[in-house]
Amino acid sequence: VDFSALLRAFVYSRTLASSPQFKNCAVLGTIYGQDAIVSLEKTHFDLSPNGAGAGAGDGNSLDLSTLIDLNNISLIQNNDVYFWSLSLLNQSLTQTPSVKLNLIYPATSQHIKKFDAGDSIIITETPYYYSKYVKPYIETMKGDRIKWVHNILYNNAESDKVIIKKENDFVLLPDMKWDGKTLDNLYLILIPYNGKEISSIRDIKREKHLDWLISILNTIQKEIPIHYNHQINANQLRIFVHYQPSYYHFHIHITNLKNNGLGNQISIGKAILLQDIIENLQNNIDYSTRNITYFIPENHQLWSNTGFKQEYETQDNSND
Ligand code: M7G
Repeated sequence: VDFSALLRAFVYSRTLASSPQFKNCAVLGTIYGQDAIVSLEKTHFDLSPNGAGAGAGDGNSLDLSTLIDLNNISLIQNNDVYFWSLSLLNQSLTQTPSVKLNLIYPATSQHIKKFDAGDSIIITETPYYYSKYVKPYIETMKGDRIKWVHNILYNNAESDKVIIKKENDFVLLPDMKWDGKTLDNLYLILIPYNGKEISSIRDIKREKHLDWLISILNTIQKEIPIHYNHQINANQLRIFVHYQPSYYHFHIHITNLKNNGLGNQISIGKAILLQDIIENLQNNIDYSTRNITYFIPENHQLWSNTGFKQEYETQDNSND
């Protein structure tokens, strides 16, 4: 596919999301008549030794004129010791790209909903709700929707970026949310082969998975610092799982603690630390039998289209 030709054919329909805080946006449009989502995120300032503003030959200096076009500054105001202005960045595609651009094409209604989520609410999912509504919903979310996972595990997709591939155990690789460069924003994903049988944490069993999860945690904490030449340490990694995830093939998220531009991805009510999961299993707390509280967008299919919402709200446990 000619990626830039696709982008040139993009016809805007509406804005799905935009955040001045996170300097990002997502817009819906069409490409050759099919839905497409373009998301843009302004890149972080890379002040690492090899980064954008590093002075030539000296890993510890910052050369402002490399980073910013000092011929293009417009002062907005000056008061006492305070100056505020607008300026332009010096940009280059290889060293200092200015924006991360993602495309989903063709986008399904689920993709669109994900960006167009609306407000969320907190709910408590009992094992009863899980078996009646969530489990059947999960079954409908397999197949084509997780083809990309299958491609990574079995068809060498993204193989040039894979960090560790352990046959029959797991593949560790950069998450598509990461630019693959800025270590401060590190975002990796670990996809295990047995994730096929583990749709979510509900399917994790002490007898079957505890020792395996411990070894996965150890591998992550040992191998990632080595891979990045100890520019990041094990105690700077946030290692977690989502409930509900978007994709029901078990996988583990690994991010730099410094990456706090992740919004809901790392919120309480969605992200669960792998260490806490292990701790719970060690204490015989089984995710198949407990209540799990999480937030869910009000127009999420699982909530609004399955009967879950109707029954939940008649049970008078919505606390409103
Ligand atoms: P999730 O918890 O199921 O859903 O995580 P989330 O998207 O709500 O976090 C799936 C993770 O896989 C996310 O962090 C995605 O950015 C990442 N991801 C999704 N896709 C389709 C791909 C892909 O094709 N390649 C890679 N490397 N990562 C992906």
